[in-house]
Amino acid sequence: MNPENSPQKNLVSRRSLIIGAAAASIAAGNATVRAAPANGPVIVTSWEFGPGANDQGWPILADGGLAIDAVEKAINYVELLPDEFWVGYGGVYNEVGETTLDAMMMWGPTHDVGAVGCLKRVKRAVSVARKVMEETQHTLIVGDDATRFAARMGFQETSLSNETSIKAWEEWQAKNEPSDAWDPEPIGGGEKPDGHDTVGTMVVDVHGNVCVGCSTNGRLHKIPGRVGDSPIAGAGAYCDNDVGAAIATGNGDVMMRFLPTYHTVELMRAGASPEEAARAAIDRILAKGYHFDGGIIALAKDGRHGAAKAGWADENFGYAVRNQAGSEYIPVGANGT
Ligand code: SD4
Repeated sequence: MNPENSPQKNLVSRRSLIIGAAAASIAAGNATVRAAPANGPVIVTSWEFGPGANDQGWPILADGGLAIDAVEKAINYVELLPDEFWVGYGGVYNEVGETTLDAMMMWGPTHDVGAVGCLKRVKRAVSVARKVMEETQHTLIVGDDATRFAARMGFQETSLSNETSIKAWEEWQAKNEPSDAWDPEPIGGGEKPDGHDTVGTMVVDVHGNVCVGCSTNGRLHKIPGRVGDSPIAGAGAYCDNDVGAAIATGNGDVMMRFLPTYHTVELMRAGASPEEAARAAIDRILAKGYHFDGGIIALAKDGRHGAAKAGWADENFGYAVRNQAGSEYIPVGANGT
């Protein structure tokens, strides 16, 4: 349907009103749990593109803007990077050569979530996730129907392949190897699947709103229709406006079985530091015998942050932080931050 003719076009979004009302009540000083953070706003983004992403979101926060806008802007920047293989278009392809995207956004003040899984032919997956959150009562829309939803919201349909992804797919196909997605479960050993660099961004804005988002093209050679951890609240990302936020990156097929970002935020609620909470969430997965690469990054509402990882001895896993004190990239070692 042409979005110009869509029934949504002339409706005022109820969800936008909720977000607007939250912002207005904050501006009026009505919020209790949304007290302004003592050290000003903060934005945290995973991996080495994190500093560039934070630079996109920071001006919004420095200007007194909302966390949700900063999260979207930071993640869009990574989604549209032409050479980033593991997020957005032009990278990871599935068994049949198609790139599909998973993304979510969670808004702390209303605990609302919007997400898309296995989104096809639309580039800015996190912005489509935001539309699911703001324009509908739904939480997750998947597959070709997510593409149809995006078109109704005015997004352009386009190929998610580029020269790099097509060449990589052709080379892999020529080898005639099965995808490692058919291998036995990675318990007690086994090869680790390729996958890293999911973008996750967490923000506390000057009004005390917490927001988190993430976006990925998932796992190389995935079976068509596979949806990973990123669009599942509590798995790929989670936040609670009273506590803070957490994001996950790594083998989502394993990690999503443990809801590690929910676990991390709940441990922070109980008094753990961000690093301790992230470590405990990773250790819970390792304790079941899983052999995986993965990381959790956590941000407390007061601006403290930390992370932990399993595996990734050869990857420069880390995260970027930007606040009033400046910008920093924090590498995550085997023992955390
Ligand atoms: C997935 N968790 O779809 C994602 C991949 C990832 O860093 O995070 N890579 O499994």
